[in-house]
Amino acid sequence: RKFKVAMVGATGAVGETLIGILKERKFPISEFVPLASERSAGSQVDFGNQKVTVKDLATYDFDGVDIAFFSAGGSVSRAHAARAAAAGAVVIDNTSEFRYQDDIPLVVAEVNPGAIARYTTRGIIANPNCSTMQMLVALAPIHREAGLRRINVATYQSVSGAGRSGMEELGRQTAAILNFQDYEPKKFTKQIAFNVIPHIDDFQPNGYTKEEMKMVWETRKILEDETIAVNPTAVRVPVFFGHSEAVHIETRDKITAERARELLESAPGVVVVDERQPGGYPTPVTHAAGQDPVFVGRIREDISHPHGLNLWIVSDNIRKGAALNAVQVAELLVKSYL
Ligand code: A2P
Ligand code: 11C
Repeated sequence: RKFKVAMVGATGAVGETLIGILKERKFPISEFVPLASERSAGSQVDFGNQKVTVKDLATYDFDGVDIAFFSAGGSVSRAHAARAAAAGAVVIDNTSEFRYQDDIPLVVAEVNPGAIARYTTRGIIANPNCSTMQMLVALAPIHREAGLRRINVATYQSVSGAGRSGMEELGRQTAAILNFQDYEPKKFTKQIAFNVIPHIDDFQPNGYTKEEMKMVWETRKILEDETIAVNPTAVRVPVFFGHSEAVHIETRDKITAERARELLESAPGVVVVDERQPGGYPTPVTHAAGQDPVFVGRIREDISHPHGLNLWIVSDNIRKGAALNAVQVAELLVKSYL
């Protein structure tokens, strides 16, 4: 069977990659409907070697659509996802709009695929935030064996997480500065070229940012364990594609670096790059950008804690962090449920 697929945000950074991955993985599509705001309605997107005309989401009727991907921001999902689901589409939502609602499954394909079964209540499946996604692909096998107690994490997040306008700002600002010109920050709060910014998404009353709290809430929901303590600092860095994370965990049972490496080497979606010599670790540019796996290196026991382990986790935030996981969820959905 083939499926009618709609894509809200088809002209955006995640949308473009979603189209590429659906094609690459030969997702069985009978009809493809790209949707965006009225700004882009009437323009065309490439769908393999076809050109398909973008429609205006505001006036689009989802009747007959089997699967609708949403990647146009939380407010767009808030306004339109429920009507897509009511029309019979299964919504796979890339925003934070529904992630924390109890009756909406939040799914990492390699970690908790079984949660998809709960999509029937609301007709919506939520895709986790990129920072949580790559961290849990790597930590889930360790959690199953040794029990995660606490996660301390500092992120190094690329500008593509902020969409096309984020990438444009880094590119133009870098060029301007190299030409001794000023380029005022617009998308980011401070200069991002040649700088790092310890702030992603809105500040919360507890002093953490929403990006940081997403890692707390989502980790507990996906691993179904409210006792896991998560302490994140989320930082934007001048990298185009690929988020990196310095992750420091404490486990219930002691796990050696050797055993963790063994577990990760056979974990789905993970590639270990850990040679303990110059260059023997993953970086966003040399490993992750444009690739599917979550790369893990710098695996070592924490000399400051008897049950501590350190890892360096790098992945393409637009692929595994968003578009790829959404397509993997769609594949699981059509295989077992539709
Ligand atoms: P548009 O091209 O019409 O602006 P990015 O994350 O790269 O910034 O992309 C955001 C995506 O979300 C784009 O495809 C954009 O479409 C879409 N989008 C933004 N606002 C709306 C809206 N109000 N209705 C539908 N799509 C929207
Ligand atoms: C970033 N993680 O890197 C964000 C982008 O909750 O889906 C994705 C926001 C989300 O800026």
